[in-house]
Amino acid sequence: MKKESTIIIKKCLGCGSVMQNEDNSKVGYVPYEHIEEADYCQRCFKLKNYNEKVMNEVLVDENEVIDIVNKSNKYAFFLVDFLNISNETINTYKKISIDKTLVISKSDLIFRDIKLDKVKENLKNIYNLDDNIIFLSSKKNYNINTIFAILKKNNKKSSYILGYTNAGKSTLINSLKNDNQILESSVPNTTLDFINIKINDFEIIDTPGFNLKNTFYKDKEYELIKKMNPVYFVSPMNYQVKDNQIFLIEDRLFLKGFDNNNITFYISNLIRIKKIYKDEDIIYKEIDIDDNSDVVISSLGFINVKKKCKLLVNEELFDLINIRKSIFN
Ligand SMILES: Nc1nc2c(ncn2[C@@H]2O[C@H](COP(=O)(O)OP(=O)(O)OP(=O)(O)O)[C@@H](O)[C@H]2O)c(=O)[nH]1
Ligand SMILES: [Mg+2]
Repeated sequence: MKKESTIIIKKCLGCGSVMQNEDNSKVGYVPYEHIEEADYCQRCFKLKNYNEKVMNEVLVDENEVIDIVNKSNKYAFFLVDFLNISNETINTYKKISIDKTLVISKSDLIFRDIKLDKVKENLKNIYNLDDNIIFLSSKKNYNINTIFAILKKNNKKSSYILGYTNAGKSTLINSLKNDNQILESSVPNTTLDFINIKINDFEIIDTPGFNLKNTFYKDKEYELIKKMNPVYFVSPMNYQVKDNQIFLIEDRLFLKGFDNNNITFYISNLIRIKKIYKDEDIIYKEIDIDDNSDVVISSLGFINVKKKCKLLVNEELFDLINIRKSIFN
């Protein structure tokens, strides 16, 4: 009798892509001689063991992810790290139509004396949110088991972990499972496809991160991206600004027009902020700032500005900026 042939589809444990041995320029590639025993594709193996940054071609696009999630009857946790709360990230969160919780991840980065309940209240008002919001830190194991508590309360066994790239989705799942199977890294788009993980009675599904339309970093600026992703607690940097002071961030973002003001940067402490007095040839665009507002810089963080002013931002990076009421007020 003829034996039926079976094709075994094997997925990389690190990024979720289907392994293949045909094209080493495509995701999931494993050399032929290793394909049987390999748990990780070549790209993940290199990233995990040699920190070598290679190929991050997401396999499912943003709309597909949202579509799959919205057609399911699972639960959704949407992670946004504290420095990345913006109109864009929250608008994507709002596109999720199944039961969900907004998770402010990496709360170990948040200064110790902050009143989380107050911030939660402010976030609800500013972004017009009425769902549950929680804070957690996978690095410090703070509040992570709330994930299971919420699933139990909602009678759900299965949940997607969603969010923009680098929000900490894979790190959270590894912490919940107490291992490090899924690849975590500050390289954008580490996770390339859905990865289903069983933890006790639950199924937790990692997903490829969404990508911001505009970022402070350019493609492949891995060193800068690493600096932008704080590992430890972010110490707020406060400045008493005098008239014509110009702030230059990492030699690319020019900000001026604060007048006499009190401003505080909430960005990674590894990012260079210079005060300069000359800015010849820079073309600016203007934006109105109200008393006690946050100037949100997409992908980088935000600046709290105490007094009303007309802020000038160099034209090339103007699209990174949006303004909101202070989340601390
Ligand atoms: N300080 C701090 N850093 C964290 C935490 N969780 C994750 N990170 C860091 O954030 C970076 C991104 O983490 P990942 O878990 O790979 O993020 P992701 O959301 O899975 O990213 P993609 O797979 O690219 O969508 C890594 O450098 C992590 O070490 C946390 O709780 N605190
Ligand atoms: Mg990931």
